[in-house]
Amino acid sequence: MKTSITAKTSLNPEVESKLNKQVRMEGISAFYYLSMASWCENRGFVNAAEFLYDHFEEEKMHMLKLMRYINEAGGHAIAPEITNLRYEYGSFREVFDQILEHEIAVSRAINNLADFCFKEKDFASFQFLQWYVAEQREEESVARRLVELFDIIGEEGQGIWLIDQEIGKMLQQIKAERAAEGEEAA
Ligand code: OFO
Repeated sequence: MKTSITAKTSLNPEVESKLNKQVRMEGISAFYYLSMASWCENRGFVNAAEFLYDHFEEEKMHMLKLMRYINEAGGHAIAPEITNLRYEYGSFREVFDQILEHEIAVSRAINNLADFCFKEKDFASFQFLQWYVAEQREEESVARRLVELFDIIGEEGQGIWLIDQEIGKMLQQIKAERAAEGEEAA
């Protein structure tokens, strides 16, 4: 329960509102990936579907991490409304072109948010956001590698099947890295 004392917070309302905008962006990211996963599964791209379902969980975690931070800082995290999702894609490649574009937009949003927090002297939020800065660097690089698969392998003949296989390998590698990081942290 919030009392008049616990309701007091140093969290600047503008920072809180911008953090909530980022909560929404992470929620949108999660459902973009979910919608893409379903499209891929429906078309028989089973490894890509697994990759994207896995990423849906990652983005959900990013959203939750932000929500918990806002509430712990004394603000009010707002569960986002997700509307206007896209359900159809023109091609397998288009899914991954969209992902790269989206991740670049998320990186810019995170950088602007971190910049705003710094200028507002909200160093706690600035520091908290460094995790997202590093995460976006990684996600953008994975998204670029995915698009490169289409350029390198090509979509002719068995190309699409091979690309799907490579995406499966990338997912295994990501999971192994995550497990190793978990072991280091333990
Ligand atoms: Fe939330 O990491 Fe990408 O979008």
